[in-house]
Amino acid sequence: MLIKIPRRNEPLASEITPREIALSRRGFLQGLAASSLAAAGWSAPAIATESSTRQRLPAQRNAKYSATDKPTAYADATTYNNFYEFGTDKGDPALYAGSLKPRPWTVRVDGEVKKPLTLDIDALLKLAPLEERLYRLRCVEGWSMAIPWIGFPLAELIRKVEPTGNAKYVEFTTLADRAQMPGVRSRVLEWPYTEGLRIDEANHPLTLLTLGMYGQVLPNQNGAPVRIIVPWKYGFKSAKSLVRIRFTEVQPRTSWNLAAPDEYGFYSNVNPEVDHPRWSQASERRIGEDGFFTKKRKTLMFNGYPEVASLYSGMDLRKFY
Ligand SMILES: Nc1nc2c(c(=O)[nH]1)N[C@H]1C(S)=C(S)[C@@H](COP(=O)(O)O)O[C@H]1N2
Ligand SMILES: [Mo]
Repeated sequence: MLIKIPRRNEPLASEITPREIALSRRGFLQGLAASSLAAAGWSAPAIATESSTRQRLPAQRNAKYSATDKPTAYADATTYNNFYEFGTDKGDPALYAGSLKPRPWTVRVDGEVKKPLTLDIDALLKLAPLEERLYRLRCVEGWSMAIPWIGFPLAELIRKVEPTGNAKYVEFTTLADRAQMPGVRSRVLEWPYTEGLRIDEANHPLTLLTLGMYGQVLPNQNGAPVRIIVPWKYGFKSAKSLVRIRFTEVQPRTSWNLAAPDEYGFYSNVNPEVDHPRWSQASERRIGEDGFFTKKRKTLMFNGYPEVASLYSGMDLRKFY
């Protein structure tokens, strides 16, 4: 076993703030907690379950739609992120999303609807009762988390705008502002980040318009102030920091599909039987369980939400990946 001698500039445990704990997941503080402090007989600092500064967001737990998985630690869920508008490294969003201004903020809801709407965040928060739902979210890269999200079914909003008979799909557009988002200068993706669902998928009771997590408003790095969560699809379908929801007759173009059409299809349902062209999708690493001896988990069809299967009856899920 390697015993690390503490360096002079390493902080004492008593000097480590919750923010530093949150930022420490991959950084040296974690190494410090695991090695030098442990070697000195100190226990690792408690993992923060929420930030002490963020605004609380009361919500009723919905047990019917909540997984029984152990929730991922808040510190992990807020420091291991994909949010390319703030950089492509997993730690970038936690480091750089502080420049995002989640208020004031409006979301435009339009397209093939009878009653287009522009809603600010306070109007969104009042649109329907807020629920807490523990959902699994699996990234196409092969890792997953279980997060207590707060929001309400997107169907509630869809009902209010009264889609026309031509509304077959829903397009989600997210903020692309160079002044607030350093990653938008890079050409990794076409900005703004867009995603889409078929209207029956958007109306499915699992599809959550999400305003918070862990009892609080969304941290910037997780898509403040409002995002979508589609738990049976790969994580990239769950677009962050939404500014527009548009109803369309034709299937919307999506950023990941434009970037690599063979790798990221429009449907992108979690499916252990359809491999990504460059890796298997049969198993996954649950963030927080990734010790050296920890076995990977088997990936479940539709990420363990079999109730959505009827949306795809008769469809060849290898063709419509
Ligand atoms: N606007 C935007 N939304 C996004 C992304 C992004 O880069 N930009 N990344 C997606 C991907 S790949 C994943 S896995 C999830 C991650 O969500 P989380 O960081 O809250 O866990 O957000 C998705 N939503
Ligand atoms: Mo992802």
